[in-house]
Amino acid sequence: MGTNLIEIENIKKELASDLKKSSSLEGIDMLKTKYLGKQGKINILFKTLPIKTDPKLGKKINDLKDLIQTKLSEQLTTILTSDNKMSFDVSIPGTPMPRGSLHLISQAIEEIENIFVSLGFVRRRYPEVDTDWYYAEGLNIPKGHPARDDQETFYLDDNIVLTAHTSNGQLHEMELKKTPPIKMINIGKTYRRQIDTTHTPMFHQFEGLVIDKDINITHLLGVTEYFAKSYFGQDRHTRLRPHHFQFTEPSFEIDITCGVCSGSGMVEKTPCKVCKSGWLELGGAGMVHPNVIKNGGFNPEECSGFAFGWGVERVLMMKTGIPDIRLIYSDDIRFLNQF
Ligand code: FA5
Repeated sequence: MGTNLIEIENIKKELASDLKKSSSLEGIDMLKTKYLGKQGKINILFKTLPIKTDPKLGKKINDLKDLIQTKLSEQLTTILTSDNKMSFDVSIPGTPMPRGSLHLISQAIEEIENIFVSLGFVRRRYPEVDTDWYYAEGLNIPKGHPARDDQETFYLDDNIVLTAHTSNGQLHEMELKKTPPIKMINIGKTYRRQIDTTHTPMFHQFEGLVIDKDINITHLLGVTEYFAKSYFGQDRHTRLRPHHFQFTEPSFEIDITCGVCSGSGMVEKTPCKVCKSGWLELGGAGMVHPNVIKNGGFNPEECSGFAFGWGVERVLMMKTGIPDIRLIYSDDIRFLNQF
């Protein structure tokens, strides 16, 4: 046997002995580098042996290379499948992952929804990007009317808005149902160009709409009182205060007794810092305007209704005492973990 072939045979022997000694992934990696790497034995053979003058020699080196690859991958399979220190005990308990939870607002929405569903309301979701008709014109707010300025709306173009309230759902619901009765609670995202301790540019409202024969203000009061007691506690009360909305007549703001001073307006002989008067504003409400009933395709001579629209973040703040609405969206886990 020529010296070149002896060299090849020696590498085979060396490989066999190396494989016997390597029983780890790192060991296999090292052998790969030793034999097949840039400076490895195979490349050295190609560089040093006279393969140009002896083509058979080139083939022998390639065969050796194939052999090394096969042997290394066989050894790798043996290591990965053998019952040695590479395997692990699947019965050992894993590292516990911290559990997340629904966001505060999602929890509040769920709670609000459940209260109204228990009164027979149906949960709805209507568009948060809508046309001017559903958002304003059909709600008795004509173009150029000053009431449009109140809500600091984001207009996408002349006709499309990011809704600043959920009242657009009133017309959608009437179109959907076609005839009374209606008893819906529309909860959705709303947008206004506002930001401070009690306002965010994106917030949520829940909009109630009840339309049937002979619906009157006492029904509105009853529902409001039921919601206040269920959500805030049995000791809370509500009241109506005259207000103006284009889409309700008469219109009101609804107030709820303050939870901090129990509605007295005083805490230890000093005026309550949260409400100053014993009352906190919950949101708007009123009897649905006959023009809106007509625009929804119903006959205002045959039915009447009430509607209300309140902020989810605001009621949550009133319940929990969160002092700044922006904290709710700060994504600070230390704040969220408190609830
Ligand atoms: C309205 O949006 C009327 N659509 C409510 C209504 C519905 C009246 C049906 C009559 C009948 P108002 O602009 O007052 O009303 O907003 C209602 C509530 O939304 C407020 O009381 C407040 O709780 C909440 N809100 C308003 N703007 C923001 C804001 N930027 N950030 C957080 N909450 C807000």
